[in-house]
Amino acid sequence: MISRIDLRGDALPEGAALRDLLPRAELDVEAALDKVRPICEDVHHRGDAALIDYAQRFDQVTLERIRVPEAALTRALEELDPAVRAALEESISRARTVHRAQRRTEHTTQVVPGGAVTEKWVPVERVGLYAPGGRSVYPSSVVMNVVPAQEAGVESIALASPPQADFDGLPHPTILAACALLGVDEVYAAGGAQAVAMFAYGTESCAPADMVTGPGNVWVAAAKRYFTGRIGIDAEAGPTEIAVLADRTADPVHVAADLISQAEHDPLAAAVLVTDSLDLAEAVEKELAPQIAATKHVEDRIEPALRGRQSAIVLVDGMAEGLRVVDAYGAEHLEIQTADAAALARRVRNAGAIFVGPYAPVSLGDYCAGSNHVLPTGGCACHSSGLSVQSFLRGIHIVDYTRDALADVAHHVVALAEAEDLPAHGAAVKARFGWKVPTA
Ligand code: HSO
Ligand code: ZN
Repeated sequence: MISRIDLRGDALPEGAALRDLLPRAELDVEAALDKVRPICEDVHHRGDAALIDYAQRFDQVTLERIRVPEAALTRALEELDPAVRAALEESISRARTVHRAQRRTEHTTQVVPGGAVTEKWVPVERVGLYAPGGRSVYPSSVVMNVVPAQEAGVESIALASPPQADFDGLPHPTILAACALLGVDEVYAAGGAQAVAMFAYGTESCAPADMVTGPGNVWVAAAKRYFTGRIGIDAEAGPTEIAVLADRTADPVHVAADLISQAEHDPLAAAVLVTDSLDLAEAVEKELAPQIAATKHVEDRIEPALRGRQSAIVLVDGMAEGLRVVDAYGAEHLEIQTADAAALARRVRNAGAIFVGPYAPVSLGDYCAGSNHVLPTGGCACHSSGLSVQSFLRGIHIVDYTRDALADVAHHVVALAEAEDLPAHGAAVKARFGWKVPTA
C-alpha cells in the first residue's frame, strides 16, 4: 500500500541530496499557465460576460449575474444543520482568539537622538478570497481565510466560489452559510482561474482586489502565478501533506488514522511516516488496510495518495536523523508522536504547523485548534509561513530625522552615494546644508 524508503545504516546526505531521497508530488503549474492566460485576459476584456460564459462551460450552470444575493446567504444559514453551525461557530471563535493575538502594534525605534524610525501596520484595503467547489467544499477554509483578514482589519472582503448546478447556480450552501456566520456579504458565483482574474482586474459587478488568497486546484495556482506582481497572493497551494515523526512509543492506530486523514483530500496528497522503529513501521502498514476498508473516498483518493510516489514510510537510525529528514522535507503538517514530543517540536526548523503528542491530530488543526490550516506546501515551509494576520498587513517605515541628526550622518550618505556613482543622491543631502557636507 505504501512504499518504504530505508535510510538506516549509512550517514544521511546533506541538504538537497537528502531532499532528493524523499518523496514529493510534482505539480506542473507552468503547463497550466498556458491554458489560464487566455481565460484571464478574456475576463479582463469582457468582464462579467466572460464569467457567465465560463460558468456555462466549466460548471454547466446558466447564470444571469455573478453576485450572490444576500438573501441566499441568509437562507443558507437558516438551513444549515445546527450541529455544523455550532461547530463552525466554535472553529471561528478559537481561530479569532489565536489570530487576535497576532495583531501588530506600531513601534518607534529611536535610532540616534533626533532620528527615529516608526513602523506602522496598515491592513490591505480589499481582499478577494477563493473557496473551491467540487471535490473540496470546505467551509473551514472560509473560516481560515476570513478570520485573519478580519483580525488584521481588512475593510473590504469578497469571496468567490464556483457556481453549483445542484444548487441553482449558487456556490455550495455551506460556503454561503460560513460567509453569513462570518459577516461576509459580498459573494460571487465564480470559480477557477476566472475567479482570480475577476479579483485581479475587477469586472462590472466586482471591484478589483489588492490581494487574493485561498486554496484551489492547479488552475487557481496558475492564475495566482499569472497575477503575481500585480496583486498580492498568499501562496500557490499544492496538494496537502502530512509527515509523522514517530518512535516506538507511538500508537500505530493513531498514526495510520492520521496518514489516511490527509490522504483523503486528493490522489496527489502526501502521507509520510518517519520512524526509527521497524516495529512501528510494520504495525502501521498492517493497520492501514482495515482502516482504509472502513472509510470513504478509497479508490479515488486514499489509495492513489498512499500508493503514489509522494507517500512513504521512511526508516531512520534515530530521532536525530528523523529530525534531519523532517526538516529536509518541510511538511505542510508535521505530527510528532514520540516519547519527548514537545522537546522535539522545539527543535524542528521546517514545517507549516507542528502537532505535538498523541492528542493533536492534524484534523484538530484543520477545524478547531485555533491554528490556521492554510499552510505552505511542496517544501515551501523552509521559507514561508501559514496564513496569518501578518499576511494581510503591510509594515510601513516612517522616517523622522531632525536637521542635526541628518547633519551627523550626512558624510556617510555622501560617501555611499559616491561609491555607487550616484552623486545626485549625495547632493540631495548637501542641498540642505548650503551644498556642502556638514562637518560634525
Ligand atoms: N488539511 C487541509 C485543510 C482542510 N482539511 C480543510 C479539512 N478541510 C489543508 O491544510
Ligand atoms: Zn485536512
